Amino acid sequence: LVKPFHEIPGLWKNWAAANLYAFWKQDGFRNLHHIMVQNFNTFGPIYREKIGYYNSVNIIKPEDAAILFRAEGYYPKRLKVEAWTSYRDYRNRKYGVLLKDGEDWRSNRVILNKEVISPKMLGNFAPLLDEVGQDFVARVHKKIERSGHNKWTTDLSQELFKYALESVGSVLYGERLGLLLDYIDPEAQHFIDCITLMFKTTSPMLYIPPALLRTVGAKVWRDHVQAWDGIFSQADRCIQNIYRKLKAPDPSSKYPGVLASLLMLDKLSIEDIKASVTELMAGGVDTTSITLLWTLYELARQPALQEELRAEVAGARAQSQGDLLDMLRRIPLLKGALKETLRLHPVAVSLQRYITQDIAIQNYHIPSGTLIQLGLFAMGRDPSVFPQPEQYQPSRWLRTENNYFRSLGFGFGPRQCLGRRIAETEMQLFLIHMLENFRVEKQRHFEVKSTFQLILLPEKPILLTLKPL
Ligand code: HEM
Ligand code: 2DC
Repeated sequence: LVKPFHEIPGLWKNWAAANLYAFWKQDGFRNLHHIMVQNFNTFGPIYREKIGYYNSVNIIKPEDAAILFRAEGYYPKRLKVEAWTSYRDYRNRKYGVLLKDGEDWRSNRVILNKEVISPKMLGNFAPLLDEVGQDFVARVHKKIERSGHNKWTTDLSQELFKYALESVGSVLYGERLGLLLDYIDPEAQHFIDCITLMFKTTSPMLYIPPALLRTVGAKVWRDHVQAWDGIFSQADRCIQNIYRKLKAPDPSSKYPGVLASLLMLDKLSIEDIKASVTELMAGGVDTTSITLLWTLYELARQPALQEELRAEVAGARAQSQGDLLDMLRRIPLLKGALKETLRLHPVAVSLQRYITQDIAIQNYHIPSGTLIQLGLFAMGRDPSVFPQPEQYQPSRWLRTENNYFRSLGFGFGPRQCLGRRIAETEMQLFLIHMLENFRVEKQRHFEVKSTFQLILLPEKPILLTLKPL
């Protein structure tokens, strides 16, 4: 017998503001992921909550995720990040595919899919991303040489932000931004800083309405506006530059990049194209760079695993005889490593959907229209889902029997991450080049936890040492 909705455990019966206060006292703004783990430990695999202005049902099991995504409907909808829509409303800018909903989302997404996430595009993207990977490695060699110690110990995050922006930029604009050179454009550096600030200022506004913060002139809202202004003005500069060049078309048949392809295709309005290209550029920096940093950290902790991956890469390189796409098909363990990184260190603490039909989960009735969150961070560390969850074990992904609804780092279905193919290819090529050139080591034993700043980030700098092979 299915139990009614109001019997789902949790603290949702309290006054939302009281929960918000308790949340704040637990430093919840930075600990959302740990609080979710705690709640699953207290209440079991399903609980309801009400914090600030939103209400949700939280789940953790892969089987329940499958039920959730079957009920997402034709226009899947995530939790609305009001800070992001408020900024666009305030500045009169269009929403891109990240923030659109309904038919407007669907029609834009279908066209973008063909240019951004279709496997056919890999042939265009991979050579561009490979070149960026080679340049990154050359830059590290130079840093090592300059150090005079035949090694380089550093917090790589700034370098990785530049690598990620250079990568996504080369795919979007079909040309290099030049971020891996000795001199970097201060505007590009400013763009990178604005993205970090934008994420950081978003998280408190998940619980306190931005409209309220705006009326009281709160600093967090002002910083948020400044951050998006910086992001949009830099993206506008890049877009204008390509737009101007399009008037004198390039006679060579080389791939012109996502933006030029969309403009020539002429199926989306220029304003829609600008909005989504800006989102792609902003979404493509902190996500992949942090995932790569976590991967290097895990490989530094396991030298034997690092050698195993190096051997796989050497084999793939030799067997593919210069065919880049073929090489990318011969690195299952490396792909497992990236899945393993996203299991332990997901970018998104949860996936969310408003369901469009009534369903039953864990034997509770849940009505259509409810916001359901899958606790991705909590699921990745649940020992009943992943045996010995604390161990970083890329080979667990090679056994295909039991991966049902377990690899969800990029989300699921038609609303999944639009940048997924770019991100995956960019990260695979980065690791291939790094493994072919350097050994990664770390300071003795140190554990690094995550902190929530809308996306999950390392709570402290990760110092790594790179040595030429
Ligand atoms: C959406 C993760 C990199 C652009 C998402 C979602 C997740 C995610 C979990 C929500 C999916 C859902 O609700 O089912 C990641 C991870 C990345 C990454 C883990 C890298 C490790 C990127 C990159 C770009 C990007 C490189 C841009 C090139 C987007 C966009 C959306 C999105 C535009 C919204 C799609 C829509 O609403 O239709 N991402 N992402 N992401 N991501 Fe990513
Ligand atoms: C944050 O409770 C926690 O990919 C909230 O590239 C629920 C929530 C809603 C939407 C999620 C967000 C969380 C984390 C960051 C995500 C975002 C959707 C897209 C975004 C997962 C889980 C991200 C990082 C995009 C960002 C692109 C943007 C900056 C232009």
